[in-house]
Amino acid sequence: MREAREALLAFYFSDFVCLCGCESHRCGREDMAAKTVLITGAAGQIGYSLVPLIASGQLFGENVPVNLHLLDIEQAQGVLGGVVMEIEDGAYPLVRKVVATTSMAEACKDVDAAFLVGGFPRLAGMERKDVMAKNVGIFQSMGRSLNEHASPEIKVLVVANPANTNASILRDNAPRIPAANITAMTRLDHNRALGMLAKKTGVEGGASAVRNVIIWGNHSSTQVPDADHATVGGQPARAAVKDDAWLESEFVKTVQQRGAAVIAARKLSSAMSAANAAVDHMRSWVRGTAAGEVVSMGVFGNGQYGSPKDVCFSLPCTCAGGKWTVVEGLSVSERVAGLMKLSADELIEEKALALQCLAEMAK
Ligand code: NAX
Repeated sequence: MREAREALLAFYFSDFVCLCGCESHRCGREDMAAKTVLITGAAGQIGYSLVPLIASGQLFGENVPVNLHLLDIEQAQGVLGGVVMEIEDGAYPLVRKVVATTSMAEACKDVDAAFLVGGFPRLAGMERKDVMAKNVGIFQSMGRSLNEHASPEIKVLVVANPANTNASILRDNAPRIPAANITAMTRLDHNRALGMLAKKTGVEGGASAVRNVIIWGNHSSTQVPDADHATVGGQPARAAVKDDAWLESEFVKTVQQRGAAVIAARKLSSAMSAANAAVDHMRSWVRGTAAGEVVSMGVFGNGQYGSPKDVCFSLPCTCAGGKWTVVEGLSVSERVAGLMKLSADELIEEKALALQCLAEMAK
């Protein structure tokens, strides 16, 4: 007992300086190995909202230092420089190193978590196929680069659209990275559905009292928002909402069209909520979902719920120990199954179009 007290006193009066970078004696924060996070499209509007969330510890935790790898294209180098200045000016205690680059190879090195946000927007007059060609080309290169330069342990979240198909192309071009480590984002749609149920019911606690909505399928207007397994304030959503017709039509349509509604209002696409959802997705994956919590993730499953193999399909998942698992055995109504089939067919068609674009580009 006396020895233990003496050891404790010796520790307190030693010259120990906290290693977390705060330069104080014991700030209380434990020093942990820094995690390296890649953000592509870091000069864009989602990148701009994502950086402060990660820099302030909302992904790995407030005692985990981070290195930020920010990738963008040459035309955006000036803007990216401004983002770096703002990171410096933020004096974030957790930020150890910032690499702002236009080199995919440099950006991919030693990355633990990658947010692939960089993509080509649909400009006036562009056909769907033209946008697809631009973006799958980016994800072909990104896949090859990650394959060559990143650790196979990396966790990848594809945000840039068409997110699910970009993830499929990335997977095809990164054979060293397990398919389980490549995901696409439908968490924004998931969060939108939580928010909508909270608003409709006026539940105390807001969105935090709503759980277990499911987004099935593609991150597109064919996605299937499903509240059949959701709870609001602990009771089934159907009982809390008391309006089945709303749940089966307006709820579904509003979630599907929410991105367009934000563009109409803001004249810009969702950025704050998209960045928040991206961190939610990665945090659930890295640090685990809460007991009883189900989240929606675009994943390469093994045909669960009739999802096609080899396309990235949004499914209900739980996460633990850095791995996601599809929640199996949930009942699916005929209505939802019919809509899921449409979304699955769209994904198959999208992937075929993407492969056709890549074949034409290779000529
Ligand atoms: P911005 O146009 O503001 O930013 C995109 C950035 O990507 C730009 O800085 C651009 O220079 C960069 N970029 C282009 N080609 C690149 C390349 N080859 N390598 C690296 N960077 C490159 O778009 P933002 O609003 O940030 O949206 C980014 C992407 O997210 C878009 O594809 C968008 O459609 C998609 N979204 C996906 C969502 C989802 O839920 N999965 C929701 C939000 C968002 O709409």
